[in-house]
Amino acid sequence: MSDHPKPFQRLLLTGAAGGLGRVLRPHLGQWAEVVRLSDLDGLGQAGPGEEIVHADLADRGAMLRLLDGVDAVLHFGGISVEAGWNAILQANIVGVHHLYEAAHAAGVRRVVFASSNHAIGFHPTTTQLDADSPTRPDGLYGVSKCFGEQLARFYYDRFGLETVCLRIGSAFPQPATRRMMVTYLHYEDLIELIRCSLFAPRVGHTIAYGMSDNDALWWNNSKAAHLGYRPRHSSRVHAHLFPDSAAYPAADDRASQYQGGPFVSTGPFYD
Ligand code: NAI
Ligand code: 15L
Repeated sequence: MSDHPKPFQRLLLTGAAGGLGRVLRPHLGQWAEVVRLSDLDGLGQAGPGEEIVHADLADRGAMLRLLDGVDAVLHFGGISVEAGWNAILQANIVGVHHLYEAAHAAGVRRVVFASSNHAIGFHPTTTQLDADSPTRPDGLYGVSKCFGEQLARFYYDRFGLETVCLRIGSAFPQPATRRMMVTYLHYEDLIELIRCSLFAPRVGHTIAYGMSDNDALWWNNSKAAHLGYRPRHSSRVHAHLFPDSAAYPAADDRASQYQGGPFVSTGPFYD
């Protein structure tokens, strides 16, 4: 056993079977004695220092059990794109409420909440935003992320439970569209942003934009400077994928007029 205990006793990752959950999983053991991984299913075998607990965010009892013994949370579980209202309601609204209720009951110190750029997606691409800009969700999914951010605000003001809300842009292996040249977040920068969010001395309720050091800027992270996040990557190394950059945003393409891109004309869906 090491003489130097790790900073957290038990770190919970929700959404551990998802795209970003699978990216994050191998990096978490450095920060916690025990990493608790949760999703609906599909997590394979627990590795050294890992615990697997399947839970539905919408199941209050399961969430109270899931949070027991946890001191920090990376909340990446839930519906991650525009989807049917009931699915969003259960996972992202009822579910995030269960998460905070259970986190408070368990004495969790800090939550890192995977919010989304779709909380502000109906701002035009000509506008630069910071943490205090008004939310302008571009769909029911974006509305659910606004709810999560506000619930986090309430739990900080009322109970002192700290949260960093990461308005993640586009965290994928590389930008898939011209829009993602602006919203791109390299996986290593995501991990660094999470490290900063977990270990900055005081975060209160912080809103940070999850982006790499890209050339075009819609978002200004100066109000999250206390996190100390310094991205090391940029979408510019992928510029050759989109040579006709003068054509963006295109005047005749509604999706390119708004920061949320195609989400501004997707849905709403009713399941
Ligand atoms: P994903 O869809 O691949 O993973 C989400 C995971 O949540 C899935 O494994 C799913 O099974 C789980 N989940 C869904 N409903 C659940 C429920 N009721 N109970 C328990 N687990 C449930 O999404 P991805 O890309 O990994 O994103 C992770 C988080 O980051 C999401 O909250 C998403 O909104 C957010 N985000 C991701 C971005 C990206 O570029 N990948 C951009 C902005 C936000
Ligand atoms: C998101 O919020 C989604 O989770 C992700 O799948 C991407 O669509 C991303 O936003 C984006 O805006 O590129």
